[in-house]
Amino acid sequence: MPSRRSILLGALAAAGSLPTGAMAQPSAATTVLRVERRTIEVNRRPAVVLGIRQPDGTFGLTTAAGTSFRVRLENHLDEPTLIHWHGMTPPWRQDGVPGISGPPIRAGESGEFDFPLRFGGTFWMHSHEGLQEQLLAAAPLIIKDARDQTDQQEIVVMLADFSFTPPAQIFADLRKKQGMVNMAPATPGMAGMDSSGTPAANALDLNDVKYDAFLANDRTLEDPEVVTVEPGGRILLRIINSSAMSAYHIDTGALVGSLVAVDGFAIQPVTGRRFPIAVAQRLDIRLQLPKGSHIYPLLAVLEGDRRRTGIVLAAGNAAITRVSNMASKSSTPLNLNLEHRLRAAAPLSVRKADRTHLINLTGEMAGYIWSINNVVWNPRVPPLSVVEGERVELVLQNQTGMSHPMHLHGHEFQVVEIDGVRLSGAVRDTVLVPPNSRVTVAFDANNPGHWAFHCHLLYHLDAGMFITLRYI
Ligand SMILES: [Cu+2]
Repeated sequence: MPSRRSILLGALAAAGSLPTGAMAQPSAATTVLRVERRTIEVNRRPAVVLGIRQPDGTFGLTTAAGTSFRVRLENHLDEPTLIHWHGMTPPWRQDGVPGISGPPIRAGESGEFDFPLRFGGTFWMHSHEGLQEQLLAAAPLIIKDARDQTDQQEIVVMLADFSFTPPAQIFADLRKKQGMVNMAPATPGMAGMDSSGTPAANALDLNDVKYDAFLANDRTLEDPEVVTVEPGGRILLRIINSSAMSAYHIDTGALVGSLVAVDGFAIQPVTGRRFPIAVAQRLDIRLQLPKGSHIYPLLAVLEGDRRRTGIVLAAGNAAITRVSNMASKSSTPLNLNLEHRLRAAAPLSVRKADRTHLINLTGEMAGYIWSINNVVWNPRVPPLSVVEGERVELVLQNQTGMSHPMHLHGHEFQVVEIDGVRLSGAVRDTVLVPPNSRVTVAFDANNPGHWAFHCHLLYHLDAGMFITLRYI
């Protein structure tokens, strides 16, 4: 049996993060996060899921911009895991992507993370190992900054899609269901360069996984979280879509919301009552409550569907009433109408691109094959070339019939063009590219390393809609 210390040092070497001296004497400010199994109740049945919690039970982490992200990640599972700090810009070895940033943390071991937090906002953390994210291996990562006002009540809402079917079975079913003419090998890594098929346009529908429930902070509307709020008070909603596959329309009901940030980054505020949120995205929405006792359901309606989840704000002594988990009518599929209107509060400097990569989002429903530039990810796929200091633009052209929320690791990007229209759009880390759309994002190559760029739909990612960029 290796000693605790040797385990930690072993994991440290694996994570490639800290010098051993720092490891042997962890600062008092180190936060322990445990990836562990837990049981929740869904549809009145017990469900064994995963979670990322501190020893005192706190989900995830709330910290402050300008400090260090100093975490010991402990793997309490009986299988490997690795957590990605979604939206952060750490040194690449601490990015938490198995096989790219380093190896996963083995069962019973731990890894150390320590990097500066450049900016604040609403972020999250999730497993990037296998299909663990579908089992709710995700948690909030809230970084306070000068935007956070003391006169507002902050409420974090984590959205998730839940199934009693094991994720590996969900994935196998997707491949079988779509695989009537399936000639794809069983492992994505071997599917290689097969680009002979036709684009999947018209072959797809929304929501191709049939979930058993949609959760807001682990609960359904049958037994929702009820948050006590002050009549006349101000609220900051931090909404995180940690779903594996599901996008929603946030419905603030009677309250007019002011969207002030997307993916943690400030925008020029946009008011409304409906805000789309794709997988992995975050929305910061300010609400001003009227005076008087009242109940305010805050809902997330599945795109193209009636099903919904949410929480309930209870102001004063209003009686709690049941909110149906079905909207009266189906919502629409997500589109880019809101994205078109978003303007970054702090855009990237105006600069011509030094380098542009065309990224075709490609796939075939037959065999559930998803790819980039018709190449299914495998470790032999050459990284996109980038040179440190360059302004890089990625032109994302969706050639499939399904929307893809595309996420770049280690950098924030700005949306600079949508379907041929140039704009100073939102700075963010995940952008939705609907079918037949073209979205261009720009970023500054200021964080050398080997970085993932991928679709954040879990089964698209696992099927191979993934590529890397590398400059070291
Ligand atoms: Cu996708």
